[in-house]
Amino acid sequence: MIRSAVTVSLVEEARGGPFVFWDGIPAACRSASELGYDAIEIFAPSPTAVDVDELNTLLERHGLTVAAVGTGAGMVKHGLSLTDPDAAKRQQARDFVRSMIDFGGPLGAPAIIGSMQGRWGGDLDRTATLGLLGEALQELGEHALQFQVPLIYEPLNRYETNLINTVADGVELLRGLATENVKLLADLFHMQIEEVDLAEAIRAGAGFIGHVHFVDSNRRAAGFGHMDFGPIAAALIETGYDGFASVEAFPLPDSATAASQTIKAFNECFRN
Ligand code: LER
Ligand code: MN
Repeated sequence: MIRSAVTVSLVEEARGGPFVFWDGIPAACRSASELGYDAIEIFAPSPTAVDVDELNTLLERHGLTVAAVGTGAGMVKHGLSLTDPDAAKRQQARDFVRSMIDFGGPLGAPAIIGSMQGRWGGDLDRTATLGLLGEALQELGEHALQFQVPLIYEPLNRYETNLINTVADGVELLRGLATENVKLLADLFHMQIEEVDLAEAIRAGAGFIGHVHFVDSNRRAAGFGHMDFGPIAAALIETGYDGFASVEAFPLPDSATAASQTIKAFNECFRN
């Protein structure tokens, strides 16, 4: 069954970004649970920014789980990328992601590689850069296995990376890995910029999609843009997707409205 999740950012440097809640994990858990969400997705500056015992108490009290943990703070705060031309920086990036896997894993939450994939240019061409990305995904995907969670890799739109922009190219990248423990994140915002047909892209990516960022065309809450959610939801259901539809959206007009609007849209898509 597809479950709902809502994002909470603890990263000040990411203010203005597409995350719903910004006022700490306790407040996010309270609101998420009141609205009937199944989970929260955490965007944290580092693994040590969250007190895990306190988090577990909150999750239990509110009947929530953690859907995923973002790793983008490695880029936003520390300028790290898994495809940096400098080998020492690449190693730091892998260490950061590994530490986020070690944080999320015991909670049953996969880590997401989004902006940490970087981009190609300078001394490294696209093929060489994709090689570096593949090596990192391979190692980190295998590392996540011990927690029985996948590693989630997110194709981004062309303005955020020049490596992989579509689900199909993501599938090709994953097919080239020895591990099967890396899955794709289908972020509907990136997809509506890059895909010819979102529902078709989801059908073609069946079995490879491990997480969904559920958001409208303008990166606002579902229903506040012009996305046609009917065929997208049908494609997810018909292909047997059973992960999270997680709201990664701007808190517009405010966090509470974005969260309540999305759960309404989620229920229309997946609970009818
Ligand atoms: C970035 O645009 C995004 O979609 C995030 O999920 C990646 O960190
Ligand atoms: Mn996303």
